[in-house]
Amino acid sequence: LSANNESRGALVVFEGLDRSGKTSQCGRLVSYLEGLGHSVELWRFPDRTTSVGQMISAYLTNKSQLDDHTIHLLFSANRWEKRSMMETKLKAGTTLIVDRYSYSGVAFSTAKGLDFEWCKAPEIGLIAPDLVVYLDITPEKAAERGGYGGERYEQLEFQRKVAQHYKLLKDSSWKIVDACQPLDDVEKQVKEIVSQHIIACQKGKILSSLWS
Ligand code: 2DT
Repeated sequence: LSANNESRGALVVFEGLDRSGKTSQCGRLVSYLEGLGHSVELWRFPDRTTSVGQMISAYLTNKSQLDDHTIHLLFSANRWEKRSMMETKLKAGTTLIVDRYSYSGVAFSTAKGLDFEWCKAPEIGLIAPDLVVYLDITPEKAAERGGYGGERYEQLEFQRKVAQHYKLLKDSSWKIVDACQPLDDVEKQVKEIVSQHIIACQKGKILSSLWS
């Protein structure tokens, strides 16, 4: 695995239920790739630093109420406002490790009862990940892990619905990793899978768009 700035970076997305370990694994992976001399950045959605992101954050912390369709479109807008930067970074050779993306957008909104195709539509044209690492854990096991915080959606019954809807989104870019294993074992598997994909991108794998 060598750092080569003449080839593009990989877009690697992590998905999974709350408490599945996404944030820890993303952090460990980024440190590992940096150690190998790669150009790599850790991103997350929602990106709460933008003005759209601040509206999302207020909603998630129950400081504001929004119609389900409205918040869905804000999450999508929050990805669109980062799209061109994402393309620039990838083309410049930077690998992006992204904690949640369009799959969270669709899984969470459809879990509330919104229509599947309606939810996918605003995501069409965003950059398709080269790899989606799905950290697989049952909602019950996830809930046992130190419990949830106070944010909207952090409830067992709702997480069960999200898990069902995530399954409908699985495609050939997904790799499912058993997230019930010890953190170190998960980390090892993640490193192997991601390394292979970075190499494929360096060899010229073409960037594509959602949802094709
Ligand atoms: P974090 O705790 O990871 O910040 O999650 N969500 C996220 C959506 O409903 N739609 C989306 O498009 C995205 C990216 C998942 C914030 C919460 O927001 C949910 C959990």
